[in-house]
Amino acid sequence: MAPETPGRETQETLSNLLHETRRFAPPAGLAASANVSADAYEEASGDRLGFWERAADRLSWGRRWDTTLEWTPPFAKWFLGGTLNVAYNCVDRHVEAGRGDKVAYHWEGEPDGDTRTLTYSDLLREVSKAANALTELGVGKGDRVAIYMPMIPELPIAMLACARIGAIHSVVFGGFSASALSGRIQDADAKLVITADGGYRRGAPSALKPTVDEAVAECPGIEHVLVVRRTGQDVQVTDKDVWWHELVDRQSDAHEAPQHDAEDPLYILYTSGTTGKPKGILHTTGGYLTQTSWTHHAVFDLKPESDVYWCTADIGWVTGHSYIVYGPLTNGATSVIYEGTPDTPHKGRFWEVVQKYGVTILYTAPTAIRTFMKWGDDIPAKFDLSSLRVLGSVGEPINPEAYVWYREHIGGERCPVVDTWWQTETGAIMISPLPGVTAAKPGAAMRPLPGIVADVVDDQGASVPDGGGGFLVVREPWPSMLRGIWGDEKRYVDTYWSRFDGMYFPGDGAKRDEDGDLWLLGRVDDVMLVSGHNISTTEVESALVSHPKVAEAAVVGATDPITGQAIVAFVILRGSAEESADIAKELRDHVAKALGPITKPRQILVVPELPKTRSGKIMRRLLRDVAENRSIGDVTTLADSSVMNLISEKLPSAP
Ligand code: 6R9
Repeated sequence: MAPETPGRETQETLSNLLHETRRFAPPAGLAASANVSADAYEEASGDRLGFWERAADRLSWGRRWDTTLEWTPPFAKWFLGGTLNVAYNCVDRHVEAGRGDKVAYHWEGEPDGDTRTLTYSDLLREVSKAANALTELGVGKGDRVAIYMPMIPELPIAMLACARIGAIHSVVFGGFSASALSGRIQDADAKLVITADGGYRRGAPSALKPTVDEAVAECPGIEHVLVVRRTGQDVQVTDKDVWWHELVDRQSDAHEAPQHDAEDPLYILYTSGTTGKPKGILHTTGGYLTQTSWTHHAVFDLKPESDVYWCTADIGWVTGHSYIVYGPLTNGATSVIYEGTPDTPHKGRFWEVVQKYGVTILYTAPTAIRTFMKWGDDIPAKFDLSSLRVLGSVGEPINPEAYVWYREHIGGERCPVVDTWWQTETGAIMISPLPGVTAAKPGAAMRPLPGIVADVVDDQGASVPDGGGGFLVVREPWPSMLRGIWGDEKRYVDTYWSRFDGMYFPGDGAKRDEDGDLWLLGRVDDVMLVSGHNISTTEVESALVSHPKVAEAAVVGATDPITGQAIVAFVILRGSAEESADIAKELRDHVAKALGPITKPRQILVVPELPKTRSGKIMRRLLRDVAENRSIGDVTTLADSSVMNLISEKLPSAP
């Protein structure tokens, strides 16, 4: 999600407003037995490449590498000369080590009672059959395969089958339109699409196949469409279609995993593309698997023998790639995959799943946490959540109040919360607390992980002192970094490596507090400039969410004749709060008190919903259109495009 053009030039760096003093030390028991201790920071700072070599040694290599890092800025190659097979690392080696009966995935379909359990041995058989099927369809090493599927076991199986034979998968989120799908198929020049008739969402079958048919009509390069029967909906069968149950089920379940080079491509994943053409982010094999595996082991303290891990993301996003498929499987984890929505058939579904499987580690997004806050504390209180021991957050800055709510109402005040900052482009977690080490602050991602060199710089690229704010950068290459944008080398250099000399610029604002800890402040494109001060939307939103009546808030800067930009806030009230005439004043005063008078919103609008992307990020660009009384821009990446009508209806007729 990095900006097309680097963020607006700023006269000064970000104002540093929020003063959060709460701290949560790691529980003593967890600290004593944690996978990673504070020594890791020292180990990595003394010998960064040696640290990543030891992380790579957690994997099984066919041939060990010769060169750990070849760095020709901004192009990195890791573990050159090494060979490995990703699927072997995720599946076969656990079976060979006698852990074949261990559950890899507890799959929970959305319809009640619709479940499947896959052990590592089951997964090995299924992936081998699928790999043989792909070969029969003429798919070989380096070919691109588009995957457009619901959250069913065949989705990770299809990804692993591609990885096994060296085909490059491009997973397209199952909620995207036919034109989004065909654009991605064409950009990657894929020859096969793997899909399903449909999946279950919100209590009903939701068709996928008609969208694929429409997309494939525009894609002459597609030779076959491999279709899983999930819902049993009627599908129109075309001459390119092959049923999964007919082709895959009759294959041999023996398949020898070939070795691939460490720098062979593993997958392409298109970023959400809020502006312009989506970017095909390219990840490769050895470095990506090294960092996803190590971070999953370190940040979640995963104990494969005893933990039940659940990441609630969709596999169609990078979080699902790295932390439902590749990271957890390399570590031999037992994971939960849930197909549907959190409110089906009731608003306690997530907590029912945690209780049912005894989930110990939960990884979800701030948008979900704020929704649960809005639904009310009494819902999770009805379930036994005592199995949980580590909680994670990803996708947006987590507001301190949401963090504290998550810790208290889900984590029973005993579970550390790890706020993990990273991107599609970084491939794996970069900045995060370690649950057995860090005394975390609510709302802070805290420190770069061992082996990662990140910094906050001013607009000249100079490191800001403690207490300062500015732009987040990464100063040294990391194993799971993107290797480029598919088919567009120049765009890779322009987007990420041009703003600051020799540094990777992810497009996010950040501050470093007096203790040297990092706080992410949102996309620099969203920063507001009020009377000459750069103010982060995240901080004002967090101040609003800290008011007991507010569940969610989105803040934008709207052109103002006096102050340049003025702050306009859109808020959703908590379930129990009544909308009263003086709520706007109450909230404006609350923000002024929390952050200072300059941050007092000019206008506060109570709305029923906020516009979000399909991965749950607030689209402030559309709210800026509303606040500036413009016609609303492109809404095609919105999860629910009717939301903008709901918001417009709440507007005072002509501001
Ligand atoms: C993993 C993922 C990346 C953008 C990123 C940033 C935001 C993600 C965050 C966070 C603050 C966190 N972001 N995690 N901001 N704190 N813990 O979400 O990838 O979809 O590519 O989005 O998301 O703005 O630049 P992706």
